[in-house]
Amino acid sequence: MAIERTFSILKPDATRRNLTGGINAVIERAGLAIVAQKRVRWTRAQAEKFYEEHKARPFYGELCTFMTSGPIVLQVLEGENAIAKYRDVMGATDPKEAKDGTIRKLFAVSKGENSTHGSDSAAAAEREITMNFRLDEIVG
Ligand code: 3AN
Repeated sequence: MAIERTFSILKPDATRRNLTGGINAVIERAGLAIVAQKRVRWTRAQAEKFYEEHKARPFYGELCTFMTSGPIVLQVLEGENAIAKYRDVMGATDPKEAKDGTIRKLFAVSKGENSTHGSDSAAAAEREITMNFRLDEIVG
């Protein structure tokens, strides 16, 4: 296994409920290091670009509205097998299906308001990190 970097977002439902520290504790306990982090608010255009692969899905408009409804926390996570590991730590998209101890089981409200995003492949991680961070903002 190799040391990887993955891209994470703490979504508006998480920041609204003051869950940044609670979610970060789960991330760090899992052995992932937060090597970059910033709190921002996306414009509609930024959200639409980030999620453009979901453009044809019925929830695309709702997803972009939600992701611009409040502050979000953008992160780069680093560790062994970080991409797959963070997907495990987040749990299933639908909190009803997420396993005990996962972020979404602990904190998510619904399939849409599911507290976190994590890259689903190495190519996605690369794209999402470079879209959101300059190299000098990542300190490993
Ligand atoms: P994941 O984030 O677990 O990879 P995807 O790729 O199926 O899930 O969906 C991307 C994002 O779209 C999810 N994080 C979720 O917030 C949102 N989403 C997925 N399914 C729905 C749905 N049925 N209704 C509203 N939002 C959804």
